[in-house]
Amino acid sequence: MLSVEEIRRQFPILHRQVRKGVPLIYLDSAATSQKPLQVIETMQRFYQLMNANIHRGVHTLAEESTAAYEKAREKIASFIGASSTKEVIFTRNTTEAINLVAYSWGRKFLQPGDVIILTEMEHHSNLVPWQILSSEKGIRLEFIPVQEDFLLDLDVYRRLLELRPKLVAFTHMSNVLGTINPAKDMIRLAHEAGALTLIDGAQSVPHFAVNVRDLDVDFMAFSGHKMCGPTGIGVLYGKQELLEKMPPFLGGGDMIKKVLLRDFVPNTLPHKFEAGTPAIAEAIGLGAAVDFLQEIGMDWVLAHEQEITAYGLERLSEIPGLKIFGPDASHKGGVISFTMQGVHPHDVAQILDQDGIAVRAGHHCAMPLHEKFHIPATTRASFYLYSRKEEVDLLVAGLEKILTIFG
Ligand code: 7TS
Repeated sequence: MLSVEEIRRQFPILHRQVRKGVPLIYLDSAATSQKPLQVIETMQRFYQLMNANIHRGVHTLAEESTAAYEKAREKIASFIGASSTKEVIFTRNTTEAINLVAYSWGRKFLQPGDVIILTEMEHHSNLVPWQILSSEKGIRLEFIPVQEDFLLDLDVYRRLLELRPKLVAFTHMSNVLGTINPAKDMIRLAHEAGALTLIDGAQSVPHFAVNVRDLDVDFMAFSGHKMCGPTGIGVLYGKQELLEKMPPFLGGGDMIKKVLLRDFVPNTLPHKFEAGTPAIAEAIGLGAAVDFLQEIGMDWVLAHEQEITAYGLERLSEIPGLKIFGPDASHKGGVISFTMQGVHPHDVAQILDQDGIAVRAGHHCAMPLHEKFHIPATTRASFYLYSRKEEVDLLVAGLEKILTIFG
């Protein structure tokens, strides 16, 4: 069993100082995680020894880089429990993965008047693509409300399913509230109503074991950069029989089998959805991140974050005038968003930064959710496998200092 200190040794950035020589306290992993040496060195080795374009050369480097790229796909397929590597499409990020489904599946299979169910706690990535589709094709969007306890109103969800929606798309874990939604039950109910399902796994896949076959989800999107991997690489998981029926999203090299002057034959899966030279080093880096997480074990990651989050909720609730937006620890991942009476969330973040504490302030790309609670912004601390209780204590000390400054 690894200790947090051993894990932290893998992350050089966590040992740097910021501002006037204070140690960095990184509490912004929901925005992007830090990267372990294993990932950084894998990418460096790729460029030093192997760099070549994939799927196009017969020379040694091209063969090696193609094999490494496809090996990364295998690792990811196994990490999420996909039945085949054909079901793992590399994208740039979660956002692009959701857009791929909206553009390809949505445009081909939806008709005016069809219903898509979303929730009030979605990140803009799982709202705007459907809004664009809605205005283009006359799709009706319905929303599962967020209750006072920051959980989804599943009674309303059941009623909405009577509209016979074509798709239910929701976040597995909210990036603001930390709410972990009951994905398996929600997916089963959607299927019973004849709908397909998409989960936004941007905040779940990095933090606990997610198995697409166990969930029986139809599509799942997630980003490499939130799970110890590099930026510029993400994944769309899709059931093979659905992906087979979907038209290509982007056209160009690699996604074709044959091109005539006026027509083309698309490539087989997964290449049909990977047009142009992909993020090769990044995909291989994400494969290394998956190795890293699997060596530690996702159960360990979850247990560690639950402990830190429960401790954080307890310590932050001691601060007068501080309001936490999110459910109790039993329904929550490692995200704590809050407001402080009389202090703007951005000021909180800016003052904490003076002490080296990195938190995020704003609407966290979930403006409708903030509007629902009649607040323009929150300050958010978020944790990962390298977070320590001492860092929560330093956050609390920083917030107490703010209280004294603002009276
Ligand atoms: N969905 C959720 C639930 C997210 O938290 C994010 C990013 C995305 C989608 C989009 O991911 P991307 O990699 O395509 O950008 N969330 C955040 C955040 O909370 N702070 O910065 C980015």
